[in-house]
Amino acid sequence: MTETLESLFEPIRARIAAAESQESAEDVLRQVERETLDKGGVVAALLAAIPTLPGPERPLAGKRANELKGAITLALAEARERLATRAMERERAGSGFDATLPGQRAARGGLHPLVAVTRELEDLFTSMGYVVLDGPEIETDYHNFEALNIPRDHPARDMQDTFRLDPEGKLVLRTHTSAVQARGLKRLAEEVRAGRFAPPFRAIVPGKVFRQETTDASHEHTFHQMEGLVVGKDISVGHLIGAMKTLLRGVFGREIEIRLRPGYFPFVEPGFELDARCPFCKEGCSVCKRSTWIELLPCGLVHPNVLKECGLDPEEWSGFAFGLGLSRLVMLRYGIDDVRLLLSGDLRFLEQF
Ligand code: FA5
Repeated sequence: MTETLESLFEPIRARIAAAESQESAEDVLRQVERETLDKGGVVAALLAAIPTLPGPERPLAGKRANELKGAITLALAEARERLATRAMERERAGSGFDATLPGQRAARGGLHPLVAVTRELEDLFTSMGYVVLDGPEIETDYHNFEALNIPRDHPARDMQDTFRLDPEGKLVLRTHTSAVQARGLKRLAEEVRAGRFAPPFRAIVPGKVFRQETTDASHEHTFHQMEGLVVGKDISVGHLIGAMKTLLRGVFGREIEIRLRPGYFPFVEPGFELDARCPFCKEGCSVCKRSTWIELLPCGLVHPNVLKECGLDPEEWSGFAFGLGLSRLVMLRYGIDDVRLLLSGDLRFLEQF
């Protein structure tokens, strides 16, 4: 170990300097790095040899190995920086780069139409005293079906073809936001028992739901709904109609005529399908399929069995619920003719909003 730092470093420095003028400069520098700094390289060999030296020589040999490592690291970094600067200068000279030109503005994104309408509805409903609830997208069969008066093997299960997540069928991707009704009602029952509940309870639940659907222009396997739930004393169909009229006034900015038809859902009694007078025509158009009515949302009064299952006495409490097809409302609002566009991630579609 008699070499000086200079004699060890000089040949390496010369290779680094030579590399800079070569076409494949970075490859050569990487090769030098491998042979000197990496495992099995010169520096590692010097360090490994230290224990074989006589005792008094060891500190100096260690110091020299570390100095060499530092010198090589620095020389490589400086060479790479010079290469980068030269590459940038070449680029500027070649492309007519003009540092005085204004920069490019970053493109600004916008709100997805589903998010925009959800926020609008949240504002509308919270202004009427509703709270916004959330629930899990992976749901138990119990909350999605059983607590809502749809026991196993009930024919109503066929209305919503379900993605099941385990062989026993205990977990599902929720098929509707009504699953959060059961969760909300159970919390409410706790509040009632604790004497903290001041009726009415008003909540909306916007969210994503999933069904095993054959997709077409009006059916997606993943779509959005917004549940509404109001529970209090003596809640009637009149309250439901009032809330729905306010909803439509908020969405379309004017009074919209509605009608209720009987509809069957095991968790409401009576149950309805609510139609709205087509906001786009008077005589019939492609949106309302020439009928002048648009099927907008199912709704009804919360079934006594659901209240009971969730711990609320149906003799004392009553409520209404509705399940707005948010995706379809967004389509109506913006004149979108295919629900599959909404979650397609296609920027050509999204940039129009
Ligand atoms: C339900 O999901 C009930 N949970 C609604 C409900 C809530 C009834 C509270 C009573 C009380 P339905 O399966 O009809 O109901 O779906 C509700 C709305 O979701 C439909 O009116 C429709 O607008 C929308 N919808 C249903 N399936 C699809 C689909 N595949 N793609 C897009 N939207 C859909």
